[in-house]
Amino acid sequence: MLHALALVSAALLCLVPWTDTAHAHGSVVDPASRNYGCWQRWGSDFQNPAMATQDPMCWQAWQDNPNAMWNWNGLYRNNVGGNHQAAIPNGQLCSGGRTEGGRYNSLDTVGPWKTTNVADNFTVRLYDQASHGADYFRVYVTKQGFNPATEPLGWDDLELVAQTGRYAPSQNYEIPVSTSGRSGHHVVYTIWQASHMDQVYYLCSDVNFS
Ligand SMILES: [Cu+2]
Repeated sequence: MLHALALVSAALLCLVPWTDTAHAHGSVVDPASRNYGCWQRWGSDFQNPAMATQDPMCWQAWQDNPNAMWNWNGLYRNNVGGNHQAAIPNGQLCSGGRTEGGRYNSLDTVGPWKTTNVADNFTVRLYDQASHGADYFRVYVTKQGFNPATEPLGWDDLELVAQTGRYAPSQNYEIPVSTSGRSGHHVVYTIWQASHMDQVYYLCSDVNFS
């Protein structure tokens, strides 16, 4: 009985619309998702006007809504039923289809997002503070020729490069990814289907194949 109650309260915690960072979900931390990267680089200095020229995509994100960074772990949709492409229109992939009342809309902005250098084979690392587990992860990378700095991201710009099975609840997951034939700025798009309920995270990470 106690165990059942604990499960119920754990499920309820994820339904409450928390506005602070106390509630734990997760994100891709390496290569850093757009808002996780902006939180890492500027969270302790987010009013510094130098950001406008040094990191303009983070600047516009902080100007649009600082909660996109404070809640770097909350970019998810509930009850998608596996129909990711139906839930998320082209041009809205990085905001999870403008989820959470538009909190993350700035992450769809087209432009020169800061990148993490990667090789053809790299590892996506996801931090799951609440140990939700995963039914699966899907990792896509943009096709060679697509330019994230000038074009809005759509489903047909992506190529599936990894599809996993279940991951037992833990705080850190690693997804090995193999690609070939890419250079320059690309977007890594990670779908995390959590296991505690039908809760799906949609995470854009900017990378530079070097
Ligand atoms: Cu959660």
